Amino acid sequence: MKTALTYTSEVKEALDTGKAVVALESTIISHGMPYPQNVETARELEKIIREAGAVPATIALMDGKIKIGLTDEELEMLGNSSDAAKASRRDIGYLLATKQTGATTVAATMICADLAGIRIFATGGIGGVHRGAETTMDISADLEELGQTNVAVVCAGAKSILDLGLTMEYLETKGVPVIGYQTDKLPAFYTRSSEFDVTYRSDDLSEIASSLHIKWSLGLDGGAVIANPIPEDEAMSKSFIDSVIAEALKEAEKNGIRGKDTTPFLLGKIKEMTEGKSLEANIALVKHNAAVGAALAVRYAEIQKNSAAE
Ligand code: PSU
Ligand code: MN
Repeated sequence: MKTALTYTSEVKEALDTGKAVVALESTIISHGMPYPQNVETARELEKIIREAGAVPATIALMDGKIKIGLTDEELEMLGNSSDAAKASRRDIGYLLATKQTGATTVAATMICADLAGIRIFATGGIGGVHRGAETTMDISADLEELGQTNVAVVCAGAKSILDLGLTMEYLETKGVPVIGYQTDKLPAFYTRSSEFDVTYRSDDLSEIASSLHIKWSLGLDGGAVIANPIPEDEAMSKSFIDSVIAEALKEAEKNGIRGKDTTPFLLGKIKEMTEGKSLEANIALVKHNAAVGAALAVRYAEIQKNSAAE
């Protein structure tokens, strides 16, 4: 076992016995949602995953360690602190060496989950190719990670703060399947669909688990996006959210927001401009992803057990 990693006893036991485990990221807690809804949501996600028969592993960097699973106090600390760094691939070594608190993005959570042997990860949305990336080169490290690290990310697609078409092209180039769970179209986070087709649609989590097992047993390294649309009654109106996003993008441009600050800035603006409605939608879709992620992890663990017995 790698010495930089520490596990809660619940997660350790689950990993040792081949039980289903679902990784959860922490940037969504520290930078994606305000306190106290962030901590409440983080706790509810863990509960949803346990109720579905899997074990949650919320991941963060603390005290020079990669924490695989957080205690309740650690969750509270992370959600209530204003100085947790947003930690992506490039940040992990430095933040561990300097013992800073790092809230892991999708990319960093994938890396840590992979180190711990966790293959299924549930979150809200992935980063992607930003609009205007042809000049800014702002492309999330999440995409690069999906191209190389063996973790499946259950999410509600990506927000249309991004260029969803270019994001799909990038994922295609990197060999990342985007599997629509009960959908033919890439979900756009707040809305159930976009104009872009997913790579495959599957309505069957056992089939998805099997596709992951086969991909990785063939040595085809890299992740997968399992795109799960926001529940119908929680989805927002497309015209409304589109106009809000357009406004938020203008604000970001006006304020000269760049680099890792762009996504949190846009999320905050959207929440402000929708008077909290976007936050409600965000919470609803993450919970849904946690439930689907747990069910997928249970199927995946069954396949692992059966193939080890063969
Ligand atoms: N999208 C969301 N909510 C989030 C994020 C993205 O709807 O909280 C976070 C995730 O942690 C994701 C990160 O990995 O932002 C991407 O940031 P960037 O675009 O800087 O790579
Ligand atoms: Mn970026």
